[in-house]
Amino acid sequence: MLRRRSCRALTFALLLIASVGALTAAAASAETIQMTRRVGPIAVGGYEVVQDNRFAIPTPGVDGFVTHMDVDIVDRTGKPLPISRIMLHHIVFLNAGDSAFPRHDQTCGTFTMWDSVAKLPAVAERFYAAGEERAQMQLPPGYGYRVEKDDTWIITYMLMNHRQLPDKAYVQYHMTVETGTPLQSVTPYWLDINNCMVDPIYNIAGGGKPASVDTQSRTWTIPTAGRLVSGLGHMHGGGKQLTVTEPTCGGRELARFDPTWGLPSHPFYHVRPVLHEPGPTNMTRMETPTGIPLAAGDRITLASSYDDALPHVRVMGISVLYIAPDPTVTQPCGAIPADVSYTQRPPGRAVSPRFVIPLTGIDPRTGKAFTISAPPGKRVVLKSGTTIEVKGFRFGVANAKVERGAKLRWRLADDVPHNVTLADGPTGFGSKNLDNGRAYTQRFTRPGTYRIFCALHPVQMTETVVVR
Ligand SMILES: [Cu+2]
Repeated sequence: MLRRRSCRALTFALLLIASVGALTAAAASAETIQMTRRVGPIAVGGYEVVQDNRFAIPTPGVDGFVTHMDVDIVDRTGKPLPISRIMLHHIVFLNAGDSAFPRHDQTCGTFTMWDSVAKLPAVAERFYAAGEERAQMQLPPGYGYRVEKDDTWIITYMLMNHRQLPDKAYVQYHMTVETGTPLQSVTPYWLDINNCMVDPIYNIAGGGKPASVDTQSRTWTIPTAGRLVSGLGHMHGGGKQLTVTEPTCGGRELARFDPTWGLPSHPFYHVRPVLHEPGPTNMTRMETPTGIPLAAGDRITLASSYDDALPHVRVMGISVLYIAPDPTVTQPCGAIPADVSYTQRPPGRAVSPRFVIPLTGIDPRTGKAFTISAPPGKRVVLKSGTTIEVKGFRFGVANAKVERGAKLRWRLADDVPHNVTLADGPTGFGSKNLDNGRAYTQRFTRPGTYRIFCALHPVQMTETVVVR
């Protein structure tokens, strides 16, 4: 009797445990977790530009789906750092996956590293990125970016210290992660005018008629049928618009991304030094819960439009599209759903303001960065074809004078990369990042004063060339 009762009690206890277990499982099946992760400290010297990567950064650490992601640069306590201290120029998140589900970038076989030479196989996929516009990933309800408990994540980023004091910064990212319930997974497609480069910049010469536009475009083929459900865009100063179109469907527009620019009081326009023309404070984000059908083999074109009246150096044209695989999409040019929407543009300026990149020097008395019209040094007349040695973080000739039509060649002798970039002048140009004696040549066909700098070492490396 006693034995039977204890047996019944045990059964009850087991049932209770089982039901609690079932409840726990049920709770897990609908769990939405808010996660904040921080990477750092990242040391940034006075007026230093830091371009670096971090491997094996904290991940969600669960099997699930990321439905939202944003990123900022913060101090030790998690408080956002003001731009007057540290500016996050850009950050890219890559996922190498785990052994069971390795990832590979969808639009690149290799990535070309910061020195423009070294190549690495693209065994990680670029799935989220933000620049000065602080783009956020926000997928429509029911969709998520699949993550695994043992994923390996990598970031590549560029920071600028706007003070003379050494500083410390942390990259902080916030994610919304759904676990338990499988969502429709999305595949990130990275579209980029200068794709597969760690530094995917290009330069616009300018000098066109007022209101003239420079448009660069690239086309990709969609490998797997799916539905485009969300997209982001990234541009720099002088940008007009990014569009994604389908050339094989009458050139119809799938998405467009519009920049908004800061007001004249925005810190972007007041900090020193300046690495490139200030970027937008916002880019619109595209979303459609139904999704735009894309059949395997469909071609999509990214077009990046900039003002071409003025020079614009080190610009970018990038879009990240999130496409949910869907084998039922078999016909090309399927109807665009009615639920395509865009985020609101915040207050600001609709047109990129005219901004001249200043040359920067260090005031010897205060140690602070200030605007200079030319570096110290006499102006030297150079013959066409002269090679300027760039060594020890210095242009060998500080101020040069050449005849119209002359060519100058810069030889970048240091074992760290530098570039030769126009800050201000009649024609925009810029070299790749070059080191170990590799050279860059530029012909000067328009008269005027060219203020030139290395955008990686903006307070140390400046030069002017006067063309008669
Ligand atoms: Cu440099």
